[in-house]
Amino acid sequence: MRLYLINPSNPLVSMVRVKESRWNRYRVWKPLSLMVLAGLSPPEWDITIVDENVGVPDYPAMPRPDLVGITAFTSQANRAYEVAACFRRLGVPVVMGGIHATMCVDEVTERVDSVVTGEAEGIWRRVLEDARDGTLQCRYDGGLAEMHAVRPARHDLLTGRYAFGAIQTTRGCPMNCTFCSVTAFNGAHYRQRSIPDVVREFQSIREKYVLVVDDNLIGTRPEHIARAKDLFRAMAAANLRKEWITQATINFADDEEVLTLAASAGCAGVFIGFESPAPEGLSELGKKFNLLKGRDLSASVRRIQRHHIPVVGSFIIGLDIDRPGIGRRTAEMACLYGVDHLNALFLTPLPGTRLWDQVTSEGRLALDTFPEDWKYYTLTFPVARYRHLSQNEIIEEMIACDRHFYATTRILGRVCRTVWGRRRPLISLLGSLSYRSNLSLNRKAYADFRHEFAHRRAASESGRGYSSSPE
Ligand code: B12
Ligand code: SF4
Repeated sequence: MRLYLINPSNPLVSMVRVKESRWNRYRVWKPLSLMVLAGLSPPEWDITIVDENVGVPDYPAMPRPDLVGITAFTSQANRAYEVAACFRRLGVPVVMGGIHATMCVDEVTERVDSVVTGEAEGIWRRVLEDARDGTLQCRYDGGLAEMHAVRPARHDLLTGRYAFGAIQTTRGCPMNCTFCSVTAFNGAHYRQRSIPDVVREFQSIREKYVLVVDDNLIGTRPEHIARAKDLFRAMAAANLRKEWITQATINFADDEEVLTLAASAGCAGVFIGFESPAPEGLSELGKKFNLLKGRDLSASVRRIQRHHIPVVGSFIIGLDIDRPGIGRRTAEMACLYGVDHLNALFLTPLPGTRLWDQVTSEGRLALDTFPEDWKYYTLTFPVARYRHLSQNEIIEEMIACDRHFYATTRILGRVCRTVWGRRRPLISLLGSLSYRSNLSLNRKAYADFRHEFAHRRAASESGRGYSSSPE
């Protein structure tokens, strides 16, 4: 039995041509979900994983599969439906799962043969049996998996073109921030895989660099943090010789032992959501955690960096409290905190989040021609109507933010500090230059976006076509 597992691309985000430049390997990340599904599949299935981010094959020219499985974030949904339609025309059944299928199940059901909601571990074998027997159902629900059921991903199936391997060690988050899908999808209970399983899986990854995809690798409660320490000890003892990056909340900085152990286990960078420069912004987003204990965020960042671990700070622009000037203010705050890189994103209501419920109930979605408009739900386009900022103003705020943080003098200042702090200055410089080259791509994308919506407005004013107007 032949199974294709497909990760659709979103050309608006990136179509990385790995063959053209080896550096592009650093801009493309493995679709771990498909490698996990492959790991759950019985050996009778001959599996090919297609990651469209590294190239789109000529599907009709490939050997005909017995089943196609598609994953998709919301931003990939549009392309997912094109791929599904292509295989359904060939008479091949298509099953779709992942975050978008779970949050927009009715939309997906109309476009594929079978939808799997939730995590796949408890249900995927049954889906494959039904597909083999010709009794595929239109709906399955995997719910939340027991962590002992999470099998090692098939790292052997996607090799060569990527700089980073990928692994997951925990699922779920109790924080339920308004804009984030994780609590809605993976639940509020923080679930951890067994440490020996994680270490064994790490050993099967060929790449030297690894993305640990956990949303918060160390968790928030004392027992989570104790487990994180045990994991780091086990990784160091196994002498994995890997360097890995991950995501964590700012409490990563609170415990010197966590930092020492993480560094000794190979931690080479951490992505932290600061979200807003204003305490009222953190309250609005439900991210009160960052406010706890009257935290000094600059001191927290410095403590992490003292362990030679660079910090990427993520911020969101477009909150109800955000007014003109927020772009520059965000960049100044990121400089003040001393983060090594800044990742600023537009506040984006994603289906299934508390923010989605709020924005849709207030009629504030600016881009609502679905499924076509999902491709703009990348957090890099202003898809809502923002309280105090028009579409043009918020784009200008984003440009001002990036321009301030990535000004040449500031990049050089940060690189000098990384030399002094022995935090991989070359990587810091290359990272900043890569962010900066993305900024010019972003400007082009904003211009196309504005052009598209000027066109839509004109069409809607003349009584044809689209109903939505982002201004
Ligand atoms: C790693 C990651 C990335 C990587 C992507 C790597 C990749 N190609 O997959 C990078 C950094 C590139 C990335 C980018 C983005 N991401 Co991201 N990312 C994640 C993260 C942290 C982990 C994903 C992961 O690997 N999980 C591990 C696997 C095993 O779990 P899983 O994907 O859920 O798969 C399970 C089930 O969903 C199911 N399943 C999945 N697919 C399928 C398919 C079938 C057929 C079946 C049966 C089952 C099934 O089975 C799996 C096993 O149980 C998640 C958060 C999270 N906890 O999921 C956010 C998350 C998926 N990202 C999110 C977002 C918003 C984005 C961006 C749009 C914006 C951004 N800048 O972050 C971009 C999108 C880029 C694009 N191409 O359009 C949101 C998506 C919400 C949504 N509704 O789409 C999430 C949930 C985070 C959040 N805060 O809400 N991301
Ligand atoms: S943003 Fe981070 S802390 Fe908030 S719910 Fe999502 S994963 Fe949890």
